[in-house]
Amino acid sequence: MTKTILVTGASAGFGAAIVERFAANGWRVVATGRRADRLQALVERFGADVVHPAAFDIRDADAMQAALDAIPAPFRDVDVLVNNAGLALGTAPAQRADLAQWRQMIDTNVTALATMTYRLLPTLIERRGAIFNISSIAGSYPYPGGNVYGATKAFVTQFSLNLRSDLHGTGVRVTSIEPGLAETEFTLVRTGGDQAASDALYAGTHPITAGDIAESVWWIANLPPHLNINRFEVMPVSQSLAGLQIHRD
Ligand code: NDP
Ligand code: 8X3
Repeated sequence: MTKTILVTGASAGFGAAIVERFAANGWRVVATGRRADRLQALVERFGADVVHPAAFDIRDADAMQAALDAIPAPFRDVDVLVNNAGLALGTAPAQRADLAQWRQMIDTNVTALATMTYRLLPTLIERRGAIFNISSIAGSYPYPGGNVYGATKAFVTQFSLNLRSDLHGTGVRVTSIEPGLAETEFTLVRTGGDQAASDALYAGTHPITAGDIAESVWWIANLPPHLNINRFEVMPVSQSLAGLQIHRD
């Protein structure tokens, strides 16, 4: 039987690659994001019977509900939810950060993710489905300028682990995906559109690709149903942890 996956943030990066991986392999996909033209391109590529586009700002809880209500019948039985939509804004230390950017990260990465999960839980339980929450290594390892972004991802990881506890016995699987350095539009967004800064960050690093993350989600989603990957932390070989910092007067 054809399965259905709902991917938030499907208009770019990890989300678009996850759509491609699943749509090309026989799944129906509900693809969400703000940029309707990007979602429409996925429809044109895979067909309207394979991809249903739902364009809305995920921070708008009413728009989210309207989009969920408008999902056509063949796409309604969601087996897998990928909470991927998210962003980092800014790299300044907390004392020089922009409060509006902090609030946007919390609204998107935390509040919207929790709201989407809450609203799809009844279907996912009925379907004995799976939830993938796209967290980050930034949720486990602090770094200068990570402040609220890293904290939102710590929420995502802990929410995932707590969901597993609550969903005990339902058969629903939950995985926190925790990538490190990955080249997508992420740094372009974080720097307010600074392509040179984005290129400089990834230059010579052999970063994770969006396809790598799509492949990982595909692998985990297709594991035997008695197995749950709780946390999936992945970095490029070129990235590793550094030591603590010490200030001297
Ligand atoms: P991209 O910027 O390439 O993609 C982000 C996606 O999120 C876009 O599809 C964007 O769609 C969507 N999105 C952002 N804000 C909203 C909003 N308000 N409403 C609806 N959709 C929104 O970045 P990535 O693919 O890299 O990021 C995907 C996830 O992976 C994020 O949660 C990010 O934090 C996480 N991550 C990224 C890493 C990296 O190094 N790239 C590493 C670890 C985690 P649109 O703009 O069309 O609305
Ligand atoms: C993105 C990874 O290290 O840039 O979540 O914060 S990092």
